[in-house]
Amino acid sequence: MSDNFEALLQESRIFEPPAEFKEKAKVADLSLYEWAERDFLGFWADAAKDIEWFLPFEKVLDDSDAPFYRWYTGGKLNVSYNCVDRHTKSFRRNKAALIFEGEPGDSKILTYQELYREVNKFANVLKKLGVQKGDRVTIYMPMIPEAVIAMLACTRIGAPHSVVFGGFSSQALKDRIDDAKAKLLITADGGYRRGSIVELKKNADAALEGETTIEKVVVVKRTGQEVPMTEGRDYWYHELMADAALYCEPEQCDAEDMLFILYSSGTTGKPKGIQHTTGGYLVGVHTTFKYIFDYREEDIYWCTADIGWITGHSYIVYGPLSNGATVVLYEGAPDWPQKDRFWEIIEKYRVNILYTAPTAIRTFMRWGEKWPKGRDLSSLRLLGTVGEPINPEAWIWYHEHIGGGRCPIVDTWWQTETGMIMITPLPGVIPTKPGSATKPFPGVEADVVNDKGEPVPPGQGGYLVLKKPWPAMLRTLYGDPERYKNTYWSKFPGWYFTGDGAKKDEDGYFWILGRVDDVINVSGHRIGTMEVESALVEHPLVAEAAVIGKSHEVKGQAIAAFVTLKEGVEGTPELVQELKQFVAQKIGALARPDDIFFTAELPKTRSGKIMRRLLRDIAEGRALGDTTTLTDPAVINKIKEQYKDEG
Ligand code: 6R9
Repeated sequence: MSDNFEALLQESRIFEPPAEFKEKAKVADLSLYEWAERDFLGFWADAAKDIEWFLPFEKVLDDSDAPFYRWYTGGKLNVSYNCVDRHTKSFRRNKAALIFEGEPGDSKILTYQELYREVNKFANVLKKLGVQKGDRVTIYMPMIPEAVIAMLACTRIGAPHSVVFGGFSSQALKDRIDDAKAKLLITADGGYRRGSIVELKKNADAALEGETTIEKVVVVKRTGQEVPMTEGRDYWYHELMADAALYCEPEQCDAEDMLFILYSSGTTGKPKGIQHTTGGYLVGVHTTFKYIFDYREEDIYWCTADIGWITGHSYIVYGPLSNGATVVLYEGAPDWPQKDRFWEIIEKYRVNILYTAPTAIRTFMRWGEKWPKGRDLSSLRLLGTVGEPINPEAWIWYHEHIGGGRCPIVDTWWQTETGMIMITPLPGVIPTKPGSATKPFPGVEADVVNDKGEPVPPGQGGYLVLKKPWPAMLRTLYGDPERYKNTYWSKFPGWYFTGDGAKKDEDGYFWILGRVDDVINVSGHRIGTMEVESALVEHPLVAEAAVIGKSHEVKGQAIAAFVTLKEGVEGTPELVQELKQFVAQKIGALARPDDIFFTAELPKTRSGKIMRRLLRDIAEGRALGDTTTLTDPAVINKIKEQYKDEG
């Protein structure tokens, strides 16, 4: 392995927690880590004290039927009670719970008292429409307060929700409704996205054609455009709410009652219904939110994810609200009406904590620093990223141009399955290294192992596993316990297999290399796609890159790169050579791509992940797999055509 390769992976820059930040930080020494290490169950038992239980739990962890772990058994609680009711009993009742910013520029603030009222009323509406404890409710909504109200109302009556991202097609919605056998659907006439209307109701109608388990549909009026309403099936939200009773007794749920199902993005065939339960999930997201975002009572917090993803569930809704935080909810696109919309929102509300994705950061880099420069971002004190490995270049840009050099960055590794953040710095105590998610959260045990389950030496790649259960872990795959066991617990019996590759460095820091199926093996050398991508995007003319392994007779696999260039740059054969050379220089000759293709866009899932599987299929001339999670399927055809021209 060349020195350059190591240099890229083991970024030498280290950022200590800024003194000013550390001074006021919730966690400023390692005692929390030491405690959790010493007394794992005691640590998690104590974390549960922040939650109000109707009935205390008897046992912290029941592992008698592993891998079907059970947490806080015997305990009874209600999630909406913890996220709303209890805050109405303190000064927080007059505090903003949600600050909503609509894409067209409308805005609205709901205090905890107001949110409480709406959640109670809507819970009564659901009951009146026949929803009972245990019935599944599908939510297909734009990013508006009613989406949060709907989720909380479901938890109030113990009806598991299944939120389907508003950008999904009607077919994807139908598949998810069918799999969950949902009884009721909550949607809106439409939502705003980049100046146009996303026709949610129209998609919902298409999804309900033919046979369906859905009996009733509740429609929120958001855009006001004409939509057909089916008599006896469809109801307007505002009409139902007009005469709903004001109080709904919260259901006393068992800690292990199902809280929600969330279908994971289709990076492999059929979507998986990840199932989470009540007590452990709430303890997990509450605790991680509090410590990782160093949350303070007066903070204004903004997570730019969509509630259709786990990040939205855990760190827009349940984690922040159970802590009584003030949460910004933004409906639309980052470039509407201009490319500084995010920075305008931060300036307008004086946001203190921003949590976003590397793909967004790279997009902002591409747009140029003049956009954030034109706005006052001085309120920010902490930044976070999630969803994919962040290349050091993007990390540094985020740190400098958004964080003004003063904000720690928490690079948080986790999954839909883990429910809560698992590997992350605690910003007041763990020095950060650009590109590393640093250390497991207290009470989390992670490791990097080889095929046989043996720990690998520092600097060497292996499989990322979790060696101990954790409260917010998935409990099963909805309706498919066998698949749950096979997918996560069979490769390394007793440990959870993440599907990710990683390395640890000499300091025990974790460097996530991406999904294991994204690791390329060239002549026996293991190269993470992310490493090559990271090198490519360091080139001044490159905006974004996706790298795949393509079958190769001699080497096993060869590297192919799909590259988008910065605005106005032309892709020439000379540039292809230059980029190959650039990568070889950055990482070593073993990482030199065999092919580089320029493309206007990369195929991405709606959560912003590059669909490398599709690129591999194109590069190897195979028929394409499932594309239902793709943002813009036309991108694929464009790339295919280009590939034919050049390949
Ligand atoms: C929360 C979320 C999970 C997969 C995960 C990994 C990748 C997420 C990351 C990261 C490197 C990070 N991932 N966070 N990779 N660094 N900080 O994104 O859940 O949509 O289920 O995706 O995303 O590959 O396995 P989900």
